[in-house]
Amino acid sequence: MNLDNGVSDILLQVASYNRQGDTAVSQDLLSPEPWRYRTFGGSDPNLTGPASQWNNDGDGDGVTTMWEYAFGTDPLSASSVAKPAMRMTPDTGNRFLEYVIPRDSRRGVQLRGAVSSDLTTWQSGSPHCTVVEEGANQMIFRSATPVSGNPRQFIRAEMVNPPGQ
Ligand SMILES: [Ca+2]
Repeated sequence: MNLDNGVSDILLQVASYNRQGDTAVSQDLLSPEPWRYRTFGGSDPNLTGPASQWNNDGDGDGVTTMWEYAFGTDPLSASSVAKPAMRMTPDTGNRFLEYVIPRDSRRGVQLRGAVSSDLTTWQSGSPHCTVVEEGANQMIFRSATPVSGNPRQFIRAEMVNPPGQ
């Protein structure tokens, strides 16, 4: 079966039948490996070349294929970009560091926030870093430590279940 290049999201429902009866199989083409095959399989059908690997940055835009998959961008186009953003949000008389990260919730990646005061030790997830918003196109993480009174802190997003590992 050939899929149109313009199709970005599709779920195939395949049913088969034999002497034992019916079997329904669903293949989500946006799950990591089918997506990787659809993206790179044309030039590398076995997905063994360096350009097809999750840690590669084929379009040289500074974002690896793994993160382009999570963001929902095209790993073969340097002009297809989605950038995380940091911001301060006032709440209950304090200000909190937040990280807004683009993502496509249909894709097989889980993200969590992490905070650090020295870039060496990171504390991941709740209660240090909580999820403020979990939308179809973005997630927002917030440090639980107010900015006031704390000289500096850092925030980042981590992939809980990186594809291919
Ligand atoms: Ca890239």
